[in-house]
Amino acid sequence: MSTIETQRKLEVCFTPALLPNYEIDGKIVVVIDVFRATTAIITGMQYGVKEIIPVKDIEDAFEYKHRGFITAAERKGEVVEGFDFGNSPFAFMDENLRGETIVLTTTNCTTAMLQVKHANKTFLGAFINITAVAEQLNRESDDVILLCAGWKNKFSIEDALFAGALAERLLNKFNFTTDCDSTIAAHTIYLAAKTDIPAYLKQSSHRKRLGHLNLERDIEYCLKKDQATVVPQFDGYSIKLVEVEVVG
Ligand code: 3SL
Repeated sequence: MSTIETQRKLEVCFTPALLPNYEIDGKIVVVIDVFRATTAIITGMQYGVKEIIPVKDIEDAFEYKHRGFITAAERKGEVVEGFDFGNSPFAFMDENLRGETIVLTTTNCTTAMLQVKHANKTFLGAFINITAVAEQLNRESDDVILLCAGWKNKFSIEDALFAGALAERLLNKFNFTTDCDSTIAAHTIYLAAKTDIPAYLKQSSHRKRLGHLNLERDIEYCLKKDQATVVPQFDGYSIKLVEVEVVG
């Protein structure tokens, strides 16, 4: 007797401020911060970092620093004085970080992650692991919410664009469905942008902010697909690795 597999529901939440409107319990959340936090964390994990502890405030990070932890902190796109490094993915490629635990605070992403610690599972996604995160979601069975970290609770076009790219894979390739207008809007943005994503994102406010800080190399890397085969998972305290074999 054949069984009909129920389609899994996909939703997109455009900013952490909208989270109270979503039912998180029992769901999988994918936190997205293309520029640059999820890209940086995925990069660190790909290069062998053992664990990353996200904290909300600079003061919390300083406490860890005084206890001897490696600490990274970013505010307004810049490295916060007194910390080992900031949020550039290239800082996370350091061989010396292999096997280490890092404490990280960023303007938006670490707070967004901490807001969904009651989710059934929380994964981290960005263009650099898009195939790996899509395959990981396909292996799971719960409904999925794609949470865009945004900027200070406002909409960020690069996060929405990535949510749309991931939504396309989940809806077309895997057993997902949606009746969520944010998902449809994110997909529409992706379709408008996909022939030249870097050009489309020239209008993004955070891309401009990073451009003014001479972070063009970071921007370019953040928009590359499939540089990593790993999917980081946040367990409510720290981020560790889910190993994924990418097929094809
Ligand atoms: O807001 C964040 O979490 C950061 O990703 C911002 S930045 O790209 O490092 O400026």
